[in-house]
Amino acid sequence: MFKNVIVKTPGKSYVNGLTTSDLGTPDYGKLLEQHEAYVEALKQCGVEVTHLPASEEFPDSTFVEDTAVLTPEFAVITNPGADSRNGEIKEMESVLKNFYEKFHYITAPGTLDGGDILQIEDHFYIGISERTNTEGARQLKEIFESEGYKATIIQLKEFFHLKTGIAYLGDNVIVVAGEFIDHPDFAQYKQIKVTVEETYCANCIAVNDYVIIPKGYEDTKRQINEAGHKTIELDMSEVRKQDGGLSCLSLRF
Ligand code: CIR
Repeated sequence: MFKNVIVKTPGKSYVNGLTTSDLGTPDYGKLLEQHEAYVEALKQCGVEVTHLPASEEFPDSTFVEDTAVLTPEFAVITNPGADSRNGEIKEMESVLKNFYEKFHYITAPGTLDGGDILQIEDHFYIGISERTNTEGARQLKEIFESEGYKATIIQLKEFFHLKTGIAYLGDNVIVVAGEFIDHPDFAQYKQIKVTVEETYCANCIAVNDYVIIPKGYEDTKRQINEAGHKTIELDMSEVRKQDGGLSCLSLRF
């Protein structure tokens, strides 16, 4: 069960943030509405929300997931791979001091974004991506193993972050898209396979009794419902324009 989440209001500078998409400039007003709906959905899942104010100096800082990796016992402060985002970890570390006593750190030359980390029970999967390098992944694997967790490093081929294409719903069930479908490292789990057209829906989040999914992906929604999960659907259009998804907008612990 998750008890807490941390979210951060997007600033007006969000529209100037990093993106590889060609979906156009985000509408800031609409984005704020979508972010509020996201926070309301999390509250519906029964978690306590720590809501941080916007930071105009960091356009991508609403994507808090990239700044830390959290377990029940300790927090890992990452070393985000994009220069413009690296300073975001300062605020997050001080906020996490309200919740954690034990900290680990990813340090240069290692880089790592939280979006590249997926926890499945006591096993962490660490993606090597454009943002997480081999050294960052190695450092995190060593941290997890020293703390008694299992860790596997996965080299990404196409996805932006590991969790762009995979989510864990509990009870051994994963949602997978693209390069993770039938991937040997995930063969031990039951798979909900996302069609090419619905790839964006692979970035969904299981929060206590609900799975929060992006709106408009009927086939994946049906499969998740048939697997016995209640869903909450959210319009993510303005988040997607900056390469973001549901997992990126919160730290859940
Ligand atoms: C970035 O490029 O860093 C942001 N525009 C999007 C980050 C998305 N984060 C995530 O998938 N964890």
